[in-house]
Amino acid sequence: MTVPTIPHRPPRLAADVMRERATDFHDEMDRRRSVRMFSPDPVPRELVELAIMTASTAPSGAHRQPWRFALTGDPEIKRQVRLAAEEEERINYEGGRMPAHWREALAPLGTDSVKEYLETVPWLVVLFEERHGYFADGSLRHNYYVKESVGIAAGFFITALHHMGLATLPHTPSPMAFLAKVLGRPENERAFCLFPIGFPADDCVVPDLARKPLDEVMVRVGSEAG
Ligand code: IYR
Repeated sequence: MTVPTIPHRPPRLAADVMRERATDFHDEMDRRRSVRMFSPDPVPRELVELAIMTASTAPSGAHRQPWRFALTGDPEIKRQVRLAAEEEERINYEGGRMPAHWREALAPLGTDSVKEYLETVPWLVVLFEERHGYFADGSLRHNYYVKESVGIAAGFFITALHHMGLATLPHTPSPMAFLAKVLGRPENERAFCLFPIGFPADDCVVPDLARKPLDEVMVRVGSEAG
């Protein structure tokens, strides 16, 4: 059984228009930074919901859309998430769960187990992978390429937030099993990433990082197209 098809004929843009749009978009994305110093200023829930809708336009294996965005602004839940995240991160940073090479890789970024921002921000979103769904009779419905699909949705989400002027941090206080518990999610969902969302603090600073140039992230293979 196939779904009906519909015409898809987006207008072809002129090359110079494409170049200008691509350059503008690159420059906009290049201004995005992961933020760890947030303002407590409120953000309308509708804006975060719009970013979730944009994320949910991501392609997915067999169009299963195997993601669930759990959104909370509840101070008590944010506190529980912070406390549980800090507990895991203390074991990572101070309890030896992160090997020395990992701690050394993070040292220039100055991260540690204190995650105050998880309480400062107006919103937390936890992106869950839906590892499988269910048919109406309760039997298991498979999902496909779940990690790839949810990873792409996460990218769309970060992009959507940035585009509207909000900041976030893809945060993985591993192991993240506590997130399903704190947020009351079912056993077929597994936390993929935690996103604190808000405006950067007035005194926000970020590491002065450079991005790899094109020739370090791209290889040209074979001859030019004819
Ligand atoms: N989850 C920890 C550690 C951490 C790991 C990587 I890889 C980073 O790029 C940054 C942090 C934390 O959030 O501190």
